[in-house]
Amino acid sequence: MSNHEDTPLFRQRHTLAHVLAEAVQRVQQWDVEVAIWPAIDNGLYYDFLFSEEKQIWEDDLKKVQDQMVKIVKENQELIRIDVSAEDSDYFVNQLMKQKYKDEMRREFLADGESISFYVNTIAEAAKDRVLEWIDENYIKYYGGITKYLQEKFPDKFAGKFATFLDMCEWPHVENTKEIDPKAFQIDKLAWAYWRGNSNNVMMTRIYVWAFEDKEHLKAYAEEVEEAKRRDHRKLWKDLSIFMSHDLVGKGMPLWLPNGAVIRKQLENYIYEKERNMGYMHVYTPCVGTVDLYKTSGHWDHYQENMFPSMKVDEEEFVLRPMNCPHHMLIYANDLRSYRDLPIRIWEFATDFRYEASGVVKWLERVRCMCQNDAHLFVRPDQIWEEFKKVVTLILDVYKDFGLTNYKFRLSLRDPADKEKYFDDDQMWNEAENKLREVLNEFGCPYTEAIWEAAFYGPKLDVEVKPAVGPEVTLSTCQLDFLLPRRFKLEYTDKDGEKKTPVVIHRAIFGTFDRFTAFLLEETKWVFPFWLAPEQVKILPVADPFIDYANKVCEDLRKENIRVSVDTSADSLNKKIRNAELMKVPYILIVGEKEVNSNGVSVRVFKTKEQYEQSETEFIKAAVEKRDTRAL
Ligand code: TSB
Ligand code: ZN
Repeated sequence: MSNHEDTPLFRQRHTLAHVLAEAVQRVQQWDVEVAIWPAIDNGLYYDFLFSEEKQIWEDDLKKVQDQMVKIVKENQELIRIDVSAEDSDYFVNQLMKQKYKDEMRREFLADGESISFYVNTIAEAAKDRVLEWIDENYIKYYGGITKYLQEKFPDKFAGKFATFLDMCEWPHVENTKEIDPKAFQIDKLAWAYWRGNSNNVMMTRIYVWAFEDKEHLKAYAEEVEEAKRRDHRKLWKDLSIFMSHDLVGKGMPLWLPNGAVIRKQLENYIYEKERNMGYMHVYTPCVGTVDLYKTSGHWDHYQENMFPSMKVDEEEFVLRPMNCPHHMLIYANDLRSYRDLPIRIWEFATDFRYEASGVVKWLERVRCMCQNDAHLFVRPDQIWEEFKKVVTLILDVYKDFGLTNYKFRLSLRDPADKEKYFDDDQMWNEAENKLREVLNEFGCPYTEAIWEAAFYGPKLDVEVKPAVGPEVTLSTCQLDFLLPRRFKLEYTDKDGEKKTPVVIHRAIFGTFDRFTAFLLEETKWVFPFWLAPEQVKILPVADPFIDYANKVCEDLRKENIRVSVDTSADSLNKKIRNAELMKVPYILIVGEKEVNSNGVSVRVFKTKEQYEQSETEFIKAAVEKRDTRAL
């Protein structure tokens, strides 16, 4: 069994796993198959295999929860017994009749571990009262187990009735009265393959949150609720950012007008930055022939992530998963001299990847995505400087968006995996060492991850944590000594000799899709002014003021501010509420006073401030705010 920390909370959580299984046996299926039962960060889970007619569903969880509370309040005593290998066989196969436990038992023994059991017990005298209403098969089953235990260990079990038996060596509480019955709560049902292997049977996993006390549980539940609120999957719908449709396909987002505004702003922003760094923008098709990807090595090393190929006339195409090969060909289109380098070829490029249907997640993990991609072709002596420029750009961009929750990760290959990674130890060692050196010089704290490298080289990734689900990579900067060789890229060096450039692959946003998903969550959709789909909403207090509202609207539009007038028959309060629901940064209210003074009454969504301004002052401030991309 794996390592664990022996803390009171761990003991409570782990004991609750036993309590959960006992409750399930009492109220759902007494002979359910039981499998693994670890304590985890927020509580515990237990995997069960129910018979078809007894399968548990969401609706059944309430009665399991109630039974767990009841069990905890029964002040059950937990008794540990250590047994010989031979006896453990009898326990698991004759008494418990649990075949998954037996599989584990055999492995523990093969690893030279000893076997112990924990028994949940109540006073034998109280049995009839405590187990009133409980399935008689359950009572008979534990009656048999009790009899055996009393004979074999009379000292330990005299006057006790066993209500649950599990093979276990982890620490437990001595008595369930050490557990606060208000400090745990069944979270959800999930599905899990036995041993995580999809060739095995699928089991039902029940997750339980468990904490020291009621307050900790409540705080945790609130945290989860808050995370759900931030989750872009809910917000996109309310705020019409994007949609998907079965007829288009899974993982194929359609960007709606509001989302499209955001994306366009992101494009403009990064376009300006990268153009100023000397990047050369190109457009290339989002397909290539299979031969292109055979040349690059993607066909051999990345095929499982690609859509299958299709034949058109004599050509066989794939939807491209990456843009590097196209950019390599653009590099090769000209004779290059050492003076020309670095050459930075750059594109907002649409890619397609075959992501397993189970992991596709709205805008965050899609099958059709758009990278802000660039490939930097450099001389060996330029790697460091160019790489540092990319890291600086990454840091700049995160600062511009006010993002602080991210981590650098150095992604390395697993040297043992000869299949995934291009096989050239010297190339890998050199590249990995170079990357480390640069990072250390830069003073960026980072972690290292074996196996996360691209097949063509090691990389620096920026990892972020979405509201729901595991961490994902946003920015990436990758070193590549391989693809330039495969494409036979060259430049003429000072000494007149032909040399091979090194390539740095980099995407700052990663993809517009994933970056937008993350931004939606991080900002709770209260975007900075420059990014907001609608920046200003003008509300005439009554119909006679619509003309003035339209005039202000026109004046703002001349300055390219995204603005509209609410001319509906709704009350002013309703209009304000509607604009606030859409999180419009500025609401301008106009009535008689504003008409007479050529002014506007401003309501700021973010700060809830309200003030009066002349129209010109407001326009000037808004334009400045937009142009400086203030947060
Ligand atoms: C940077 N060839 C390089 C490129 O030159 C490349 O494709 N790298 S990548 O595979 O790491 O992808 C770049 C970025 O795309 C990732 O860092 C990640 O932010 C984003 N990305 C990857 N897969 C998905 C996906 N399924 N959905 C949304 N974004 C994704
Ligand atoms: Zn690339």
